Amino acid sequence: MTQQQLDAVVEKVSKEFAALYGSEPEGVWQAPGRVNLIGEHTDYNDGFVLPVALPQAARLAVARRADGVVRLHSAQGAGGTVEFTLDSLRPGSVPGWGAYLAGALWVLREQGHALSGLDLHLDSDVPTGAGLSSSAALECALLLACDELFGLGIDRPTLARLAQRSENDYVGAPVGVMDQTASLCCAEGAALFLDTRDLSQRQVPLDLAGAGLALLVVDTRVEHGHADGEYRHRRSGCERAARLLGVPALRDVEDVDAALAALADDEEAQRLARHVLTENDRVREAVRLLDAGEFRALGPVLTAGHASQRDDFRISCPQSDLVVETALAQGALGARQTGGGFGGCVIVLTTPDLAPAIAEAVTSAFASHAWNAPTSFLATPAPGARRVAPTAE
Ligand code: GAF
Repeated sequence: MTQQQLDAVVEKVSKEFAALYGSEPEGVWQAPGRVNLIGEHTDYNDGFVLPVALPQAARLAVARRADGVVRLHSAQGAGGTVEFTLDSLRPGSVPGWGAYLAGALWVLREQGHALSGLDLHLDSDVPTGAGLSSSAALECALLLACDELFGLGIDRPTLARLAQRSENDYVGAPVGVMDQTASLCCAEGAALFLDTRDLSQRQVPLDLAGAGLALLVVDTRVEHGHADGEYRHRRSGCERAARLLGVPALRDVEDVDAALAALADDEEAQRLARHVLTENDRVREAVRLLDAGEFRALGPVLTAGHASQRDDFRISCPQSDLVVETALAQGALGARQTGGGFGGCVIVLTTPDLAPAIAEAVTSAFASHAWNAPTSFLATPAPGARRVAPTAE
């Protein structure tokens, strides 16, 4: 997004705020969605991930109030304004999209931070239900805004942990910490190599255009959910595998072959562990390749990651598999479903000239199954969460 486009979006959300609430916002904060290059379902196993922030972001115009009332409005929501008091917040007390914002306020109060009421107006262009972290973007935009407005002085990794906690305990979705950390800590032009155990991290330069490559994101339009049983089931299965192996988390396995042999009598635990353990290796390999400038060699690592989530972790779906197969048949370097699974988006590493043909081939393959038409866009690594108005001159 150019500065001019961003200015236009900020002006729109600020004007809408003023029309809704009768005064100017104190500021506008934005937090991006993300795609994960590799490292899926490793975060709740204390493992490694490699996400990239998207230009698509949640933008939140915010003003403090003198009382304890919170008013929420969304440019995308069909309903009107949601209103509640800070004192009324209990896990689950606000339903729908507002839960992610209410949860962020709830968790800050749980931590003992003094807040006042707020007026909030949201405008997000992160597609929802597409596995691009639209919900983490909401949590992170508001946590960053509160951190600045109330002078809380919380560092970004800690804000990410708080966002995760609000999603776990307020919304009730047992997610890991990748999406929130990606939204808060990613940098423009880089992928974030993150150790989810201690949130130590490094920006890995990702100049795709400079390498003559492009990252195509294909939305299968198969909606996924995190609060549902499948995600929870995978998470508890991994925890069970770790218990059987006598380690705190699958991350702590040192001898992969010995661990898999030890799980030979438990087919499910063995499959889940194999995915997580090999996926951690794929993240490290991907980082090594990017550091060495061997961008094209990343392709087969992505495709191997897809096979692992399809065959071992069993979180793919026919639509995601078809995108991967079609993209590879068209000459893509690699492809894999990204995010929580069961649909959402597939990332395709390719050259810019092949991207339109791949998108077209996927569209006709979907049409032949009479599936919803997929959508697609090219991803460029964007900055993490920040205040976009007013900005320092
Ligand atoms: C979802 C979750 F929110 C993340 O924490 C992560 O587990 C991901 O699925 C799978 O890698 O996006």
